[in-house]
This record gives sequence, C-alpha cells and structure tokens, in this order.
Amino acid sequence: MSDTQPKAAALTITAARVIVTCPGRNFVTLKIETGTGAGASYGLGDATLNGRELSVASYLTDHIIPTLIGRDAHQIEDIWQYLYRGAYWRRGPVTMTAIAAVDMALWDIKAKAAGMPLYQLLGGACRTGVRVYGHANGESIEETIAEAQRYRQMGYTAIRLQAGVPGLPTTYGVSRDKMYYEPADGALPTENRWSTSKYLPSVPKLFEAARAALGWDVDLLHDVHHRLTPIEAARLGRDLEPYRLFWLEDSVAAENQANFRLIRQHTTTPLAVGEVFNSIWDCKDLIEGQLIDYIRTTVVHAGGITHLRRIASLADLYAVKTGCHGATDLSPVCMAAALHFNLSIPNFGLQEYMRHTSETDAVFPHAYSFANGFLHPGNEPGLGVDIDEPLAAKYPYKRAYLPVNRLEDGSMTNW
Ligand code: KDG
Ligand code: MG
Repeated sequence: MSDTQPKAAALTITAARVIVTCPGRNFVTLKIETGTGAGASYGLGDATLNGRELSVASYLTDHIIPTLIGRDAHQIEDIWQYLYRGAYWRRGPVTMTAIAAVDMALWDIKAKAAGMPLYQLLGGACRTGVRVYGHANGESIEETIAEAQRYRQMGYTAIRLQAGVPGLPTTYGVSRDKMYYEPADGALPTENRWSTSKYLPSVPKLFEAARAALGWDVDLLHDVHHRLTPIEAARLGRDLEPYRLFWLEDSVAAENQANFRLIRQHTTTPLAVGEVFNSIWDCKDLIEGQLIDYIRTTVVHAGGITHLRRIASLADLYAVKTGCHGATDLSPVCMAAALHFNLSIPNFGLQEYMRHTSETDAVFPHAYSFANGFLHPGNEPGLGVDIDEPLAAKYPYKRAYLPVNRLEDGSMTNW
C-alpha cells in the first residue's frame, strides 16, 4: 500500500491470552484486547478442539499471540493470510482451530467498533432466523421416538435420530445426556465396539417407525459417523429413500473425496459431510463434483468466519448448502459466530444445535436465543457473547478423550 494513501484509524492489538475452563466440559477461548483507556475493547474466539484442547492453547500462546501484538485488529484478511501462509505448515485441525479463534475475535472487535451485531457487517440478514436441529437418541427405537416427540414439543422442526443397535453394548450418538451431546467421557479413551452387519438393518427400521409415529411434517436426519465403506453407504442411502431424510451424515470417512462419487451414483438420499474438515481443500472436489448436498464445516474448526465464507461461496455455485456442526463441544462463542454467519449467507441449509449446560451458559453469557425451532444471534454489537473470567477460573481443565472404536474381532476402526 502506498504511503500517500489516507489511513483509517488503527485498532492496535495490545494483548491476547488463552482461557481454558471446564464448566462441565473443556473449552478454550482466545481473548484479544485492543486500544487503551476509554478506547479499549476486546474480542473472543472459540479455540476448542475436543480431546486436543491443550494443543490449540499452546499453538496460540507459544506461536500465534507473540506475532499479533501491535497489529491492527481491523486487518482481518491480512492477519488470516499471515497466519495461514506465513506459518509455512498449513492446514490441520490444530492450526486451523487456532486461526479460527483469532479470526472470530477480530470480527467480534470490528463489529463492536462498528456498533453492530456481526451479521450486519457480513452483509445483513438474509432470513429472520436460523433453523436448527437437535439430537433425539435412545437405547431403543421407542425411546428415540419418544425423545423426538419431546423435541417436537419444544418447537424443533428438524431432528437427528440415533438409536441403539441390537447386539452392540454402546452405539455412537446414544448417550445418557438428552439435551447435551458429550462424547468425551474418559481420562483415557473408552473403547467401543462396532459391527456394520448389526447396524445396517437397524437404521431403516428406526426411520420406518419414526415416520409412522411422527408423520411427514418434520425433517429427520441421521449421522453414520464415518463407519461404512462407500458401497455400504450407498446401500444404506437407498434403503432409507422411502423415509425422505433431510440428510445422511458422514456415511464414510472422507479423506478420499472420491468415496462420495460411488455413494452418489446409487442413491438420492441427500448427503452431508465435513464436521472434521478444516479447509476449503478438504471439500473442494466434493463441492465441485456436486457429490454432496450439505457441507458441515463450522467456524471453529475451519479457519473462522473468513474461511467459512469462502467455503460457503464456493458451495453456493454448486447448489450445496451449509449445515454447520454444532455439538456441545463447540462453545457458545462458536455458536454465536455460526449464527451471524448463517444469517448472512444466501445458501444456509440447517444448523446443528446441541445445548450447553447451565454451568457453561453462566461462564459464557450470550445474546442468542431459541424460539420455535430457530435461533437468532441477537442484536448486541459484535458476536454477542462474553466470558465471565472469575467464574471460568473456578472450573480447571480436566483431561477428557473421545472414545475409540474396534470391530468385534478387535481391529481398530473409525469412531
Ligand atoms: O467432538 C466430536 C463431536 O462433536 C461429534 O462426534 C459430534 O458427530 C457429531 C455431530 O454430528 O454432532
Ligand atoms: Mg456428526
């Protein structure tokens, strides 16, 4: 930039630090401070990576924060490029979560400086609210349907259904918690068992019973959690066609994006994937090949609002909609960021919303609210989320791992 250009007033970054707290589960939050005295402000970014929280905290504290001090918080894109290109080692969940936290905090600061809720800065609201889905889960089909009915009564118009698989001691997505979703359950990883042959016949039975009990005026979803091969996923998609799912999620692991070509050739069940993706490169072929219908990348794990907007814009060209991940391990800071993002993009699809415990809500007071199956980010300047630091300090970090998964013969498989 030429020195002769007039310069806008800078918002100098004066300090930044990482806050780790465990109000029921671990959350990592980045707080960036700008200015001094009456001109001081701050922004928050979620940096939580389930089961690997301290790696992101270290990446931020040891490697990113020293490079932020003195920069102009207004230069969000330049800082993003600096952290992504400048590191030489690109991508990966730890790096991209750390970059996401910086990005969220900078958008929070900019929107506070503008005196606007963030969605206004992102182009304004494209809709009146953000439609969400919750998880109904149970050991049996009957229990799952009863849970789904409870979600209907709360106003949800879209519900994910997961039921126990007969013959397996535990099943992905079936937990004791009903309003929260907390799979990180041990100081060392729990070992689960998996059998595709037991699982596959159980899912169409669940959805047949669900349609009979719940009718057709509700969107139903299912998460396979990366457990099938492409041809098994193709068969499941076909078997579920009569029940018109809103989406079938993560039916296969997607390191090989071409897996989805095979599934797509065999079924019209809509496909969603991407909660573990961390960059546009993870989903480029899936989107350009129109191999999926919903992309599930979210703010905290995919490089922040700046990068997620790029993914959504690419997806829009190919009629792929968003379906951001929103399990309980994504903090209220991420949830708020996702809501501002969702409200502002043309190709929003659906937002996952698993609630936080009252302890978490108290640590992160927020402006977003739920009514009639929709969330709204509220109209406070910035993201509309704060952190009560003295309260956060009362909940020290507790090591917790996600489970691992083995086949019945003992082989490791995808969790
Ligand atoms: O941290 C992992 C969880 O967020 C993940 O297992 C939840 O698959 C999930 C979902 O769809 O919410
Ligand atoms: Mg999932």
